[in-house]
Order: sequence, then C-alpha cells, then structure tokens
Amino acid sequence: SADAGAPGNVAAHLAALAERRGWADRPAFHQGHRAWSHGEIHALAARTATVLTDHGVGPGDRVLLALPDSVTWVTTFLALARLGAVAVLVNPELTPPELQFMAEDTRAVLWVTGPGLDGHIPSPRKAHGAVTPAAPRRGRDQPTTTRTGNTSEPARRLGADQLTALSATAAPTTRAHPVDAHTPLYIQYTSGTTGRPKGVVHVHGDPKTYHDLIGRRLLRITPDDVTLSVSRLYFAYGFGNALVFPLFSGSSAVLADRRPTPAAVDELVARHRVTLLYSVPSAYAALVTDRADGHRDCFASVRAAVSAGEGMPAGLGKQVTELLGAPVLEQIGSTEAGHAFCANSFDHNHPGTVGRPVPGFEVELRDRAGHPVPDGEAGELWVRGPTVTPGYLNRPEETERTLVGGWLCTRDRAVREPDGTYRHLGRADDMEMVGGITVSPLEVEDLLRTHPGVRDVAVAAVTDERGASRLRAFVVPVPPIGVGLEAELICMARDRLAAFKVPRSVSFVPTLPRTATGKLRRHLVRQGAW
Ligand code: 3SK
Repeated sequence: SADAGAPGNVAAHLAALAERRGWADRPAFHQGHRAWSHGEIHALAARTATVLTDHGVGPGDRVLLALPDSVTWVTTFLALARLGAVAVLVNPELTPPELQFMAEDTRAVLWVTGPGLDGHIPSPRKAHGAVTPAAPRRGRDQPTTTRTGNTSEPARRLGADQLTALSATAAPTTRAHPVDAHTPLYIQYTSGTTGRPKGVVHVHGDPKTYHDLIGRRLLRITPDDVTLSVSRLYFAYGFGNALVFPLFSGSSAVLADRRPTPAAVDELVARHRVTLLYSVPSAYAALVTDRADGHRDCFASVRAAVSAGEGMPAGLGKQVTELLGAPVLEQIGSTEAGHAFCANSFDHNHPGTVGRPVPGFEVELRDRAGHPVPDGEAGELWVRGPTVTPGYLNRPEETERTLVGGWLCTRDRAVREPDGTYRHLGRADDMEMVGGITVSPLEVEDLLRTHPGVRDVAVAAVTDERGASRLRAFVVPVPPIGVGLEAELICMARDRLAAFKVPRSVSFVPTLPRTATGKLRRHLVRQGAW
C-alpha cells in the first residue's frame, strides 16, 4: 500500500494521493494494448527503487534516464524521486557522444538506457578533470556493472529490460527519502547559444505547482481525462502533459515510444478516446494536411488541443479547431520555467497569441538594455514565477546572464496586446525551433564545417509548403561541388547528431550574409534573403 510519505517527496506524495483519492484502480498509463493503474504504477516504482538501490543509487545521485516514453520511464523516474536521487531526463535518440557529455556534466552514477542504445554506450570517463562516477554505494558488484579495457572506472549501465525484469519481483522500498520542496528532483537539457546544452535543475515542489497552476486551474483536468502528448517525456512540455498532470489528477496518458505520425495520432486518439491532445504547430500542420479523405470522426472525444513549442502560423489554429471540433489553446513555456508561463484558457482564448501570464507568474517585456517596453512594442520576454529554475548546472556565468534578480530572460520576443495577451514573435537569440524543440544551429554548423567540401555554412529553420519548420543547411561549397555532397552532409549529421538536429535539405549558395566583422546575419538566412 502507498505510504503516507515523507513530506515533500513527490513520489511518496503521489502514491499517497492516489490511494487517498481512490484512484488506485483507475488507469494511469496506456502502452500498446495494456493499461497500468495508478496503484500498479506506484507499486512498481517502489519495487524499482529497491533495484536501483541495489545498483548503488542513493540520495543526491544523478542517474541518466535515456529511455523511450514507456511505463518503465515513468516508474524509473518515480523510483529515483522516492530515493531522493536526481533523474537526468535525456532524449534517448541522442548519439553516444551527446549522452556522454550529459553524463559527465551531471556526474551521473548510472545510465538507464533503452534497447536501442544497448552496446553503444561508451564508458563514463574522466573528462575535463571533472568526472568520477561513484562506486556502487552498497558494495555489491551487480551483473550489469561492466568495466572497459581502457579505463579502470566502472561503466554502469542498466538496460530497461533488465530493470523491468528485476523490478517485477523486488521487494518494495516503502520508506521514501525525506526531502523538502527545494530538493533537486530532475535535470533537463536545453540547447545553449554556445552550442553546448545546459543542464536545468528542477525540484520536488515543482510538479505539484505545474499541476495546480496549469493542469488543474487552466485545463481543468479531471480523472476522466485521457491525454496524448506528441511531445516526449524527457522534454519539459511532454513531462508536464503526460506524466505530471495524469499522476496529480488521477487521469491517464497514452504513451507511445516515438513521436506519433498523423496516422498514429488518429489511431491512438480513437482507440483510447483521448480528451486532451498536446502537440506542436508542425505536427498539427501535418495532422491537418495528411487527411486526404477528410476523416475526422476519430477526434470526437477531444475536448481541447494544446499547442506550444513555437508560434502557430496564422490560419493553422482555425484549421485544427475545425478538424478536432475543439478549442486550440496556445501557450508558451520553457525548460527553465519548467512548464508554461503564458497560456490561453477556456475562458480567455485569443488565437494567434500565447495568452496571458499563468497565475503565479509575472511577465515583463524589456528592451536590450533591460528597460520595460510599452504595450504594442516588441521586447524580450522576462518571466518570474514559482517554478523557475535556480540555475544551470556548472554554468555560473550563464546563470548570472539569464537569471537576473529572480527574473528569467527567456530570449523569446513578444508584444503585449491590448487585452493583456502576448503575441510571440520568435527567438531573440541564435536558436532555431524545429517541431517544438530548440536546436542550436551553431552545433550543426560546427559539425558540417568539418567536411572538406564545405567552405562556409549556416543552418536555419525554414518553413516548408505545409507550414512546418524544417532545418536547412546553406552551404558555400569548395569548388567543384562533389556529386553527392548533399547526401554526404546529411549522412554525416545523421551519424553524429540526434535526429531532430539533422538538416532535411542542403542549399548550395555562393555566399552567406555576414557583417563586416564576419558575424552571420541569421535573420537574413532564415528569410532566405541575401
Ligand atoms: O516550449 C514551450 O513553449 C513549452 C510550453 C509548455 C511547457 C513547456 C515548454 C517548454
């Protein structure tokens, strides 16, 4: 049975809540053709906590969670929370060097990986003199502990299958580690302008606040809701939508191990009678376009669609509303804020805007010098609120630049409308948004520039004929252009970068728009106008 829970431990709090509210037998997650109840999820998480303890995980330890969305993802997260450990939520499609960077940055003691990564994970090693993975705390050398030939340090990796098998029969860890609301709970990565992702820390008190402010008050989620989120669990938007809101409301979420295609969205919505659909504009555009037969009956159960991640192109919101027969509520959030900080609601829905500040958050528009700008003028969005991260991991200077006097500089540009809603105008920095995910073009450019056929390169998100944003590389080639250079560059990116960072196309250009000092004029690249 669920324990009363140490005050502040979110895993214990959720288990106790499910029992107190009588949700234990209600569905919490649907995966494939199976449903897991809230009671089953919390019981499995308590057993998983024992397995993780046996693998040396203890309070304060960081553990890389690199799994596709699944019940194992959820129960591993809750198990780590129960132990007072910190989950590092990473995209399971990252390449081994990208994961390695995050493991080193967080000093992760264990990597929990999915089947797709088995055999490809390099050993955690000392890098930049910073990393010393902790030895298993309780001295037991587990079968999954491996050592590589070139290092004496343990490369500790636990495959999802093995974790699941061991958790099935383990005894539960009934006592949750005592923590308070400010104890670190998880770390997510956000792309930085310097190209290196930055770790963002969130605490045990944050998920309840996301639910109180957004899930409960704005979206009015009840135990009867069924969620489908196109955004994955490792990402701030998906984490709130498909893990936090269902667990805090007694409702359920459909988990798919990869981002669903439009056909899969149709099928999952119809099969599970989804009531809340969370997606991003490029996926909504595909949903509207890939509908040759005009089939829309499958959406009869949907009561609201939420859109975030990037601006909704004019007209698309209306098409989605018509297709779903439900309101589209646009919102904006960030990894640093934890979830949405500006949102439309059922009572105040202003399409084409990201709505008003979520109650509890303050929003200001400032100019480059940090002064407030008047209504009707564009400025940078600054945000203050209860779930804004205390700072970036190992990046004091970035933290100082981005968090000033408790205010977070989001680097999003916006304008305030007379009704108090905010219209998003894009990013103020060099970042690109593709499919709702922020990509550092610098990271992709740095890689492509290493190809001998590339003299200069710029990468930008461009809008395709469907209104979806796609990454394109603009390359100044070293003449003569080799046959197959485009394919080689895309292949090279595929080998070294996560799928969402790979350019979909390459345009060969004679020059790039650079200032006299050589700085790339990114706005011109984005417009394809130079
Ligand atoms: O990307 C966003 O705009 C967003 C929206 C809601 C929650 C989280 C995020 C990152």
